[in-house]
Amino acid sequence: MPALQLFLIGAPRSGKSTVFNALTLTPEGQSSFTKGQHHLGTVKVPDARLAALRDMYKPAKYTPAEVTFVDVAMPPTPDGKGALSQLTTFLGDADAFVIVAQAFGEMDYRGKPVDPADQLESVLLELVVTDLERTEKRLEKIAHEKGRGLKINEMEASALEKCRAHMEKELPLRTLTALSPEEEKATRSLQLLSAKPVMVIANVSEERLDGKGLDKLRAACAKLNMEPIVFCASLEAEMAQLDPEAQSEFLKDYGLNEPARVRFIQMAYRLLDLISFFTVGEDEVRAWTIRRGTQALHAAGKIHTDLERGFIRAEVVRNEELLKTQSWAACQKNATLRLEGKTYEVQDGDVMHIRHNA
Ligand SMILES: Nc1nc2c(ncn2[C@@H]2O[C@H](COP(=O)(O)OP(=O)(O)OP(=O)(O)O)[C@@H](O)[C@H]2O)c(=O)[nH]1
Ligand SMILES: [Mg+2]
Repeated sequence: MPALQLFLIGAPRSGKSTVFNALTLTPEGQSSFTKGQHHLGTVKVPDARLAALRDMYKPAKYTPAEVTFVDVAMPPTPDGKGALSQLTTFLGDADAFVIVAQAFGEMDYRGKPVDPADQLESVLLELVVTDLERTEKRLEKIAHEKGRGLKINEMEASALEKCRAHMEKELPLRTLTALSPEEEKATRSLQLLSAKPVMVIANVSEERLDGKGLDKLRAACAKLNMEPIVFCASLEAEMAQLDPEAQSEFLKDYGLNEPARVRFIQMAYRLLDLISFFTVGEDEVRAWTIRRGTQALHAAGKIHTDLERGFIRAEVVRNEELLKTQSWAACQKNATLRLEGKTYEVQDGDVMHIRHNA
């Protein structure tokens, strides 16, 4: 899997670029590049377990998992609406959307009183409206083809009908449960946006780090079964550039436990149901990101397709056990190292070695 891609979207001037900086700046700078008008930045996923394994093996190469954040350049529109519909191809690559809602200051970009819940609702609705328009167009095309006697994909047509009916109620495809896996697959080529998971950032001012006064936004998020992540992007962007010592001083001063980046990535993993397993050795210590529930055979395929093809068994040990004994051989001896077959469900924090036919 290429790095997890999280796309930042939201109202004009809500602080998307500042949030992007807060999430991607490091004391060493920023590893970022542009794609058209858009800004992309990749960060390493902080993981204390992996760092401890690195300290144990002192490998030649150390490879944490990565997340790519995308600061989406929203095309200017007269009323701030309709920007997303101009970007559907680009946005189709997102694994999830991060909606930035302005909760700092008094006025929004229109000179109206700041209302993060309203900003959130309008982005959510825009995702649905954009999908609905594209679904209708696609259905028209299918009907046209059918009218001319051409063979059509019935599965796609019936799936899109269901999508349309759902979205006409202003509901996102995320909440449509009536599609069979085959129907879901048939809609995939349209890369519909409202099917993707969303996260919400409340970008508050320094004075409102306690998150008070966000009741309406919290209620809007509760409808999505989630909570907003509350932080002050400008403060976090400043802090992200400090060396670790100065950073922890800074955190303490503001009564914060962890930088926003750490909190944010943990939440993204939870939301997307992702876990990590590790491979270790003198050559490389590495984290691999997989969906919860992935079986050993497919996890092996992440590492290399040869490992999936020639899979014999997985040697599996909990990172805690390995770190306790500081020795693979000792884990073999004390039987905390297990041999698992193809269908073993890999657990978060497993350390694996795949036995295979070369
Ligand atoms: N006080 C305060 N100001 C902020 C914060 N985040 C952003 N701003 C300010 O709000 C303005 C807009 O921030 P940007 O990060 O450029 O917002 P954006 O969403 O990228 O804006 P566009 O790309 O133009 O739509 C800038 O002047 C920022 O300095 C914050 O957390 N606190
Ligand atoms: Mg911007």
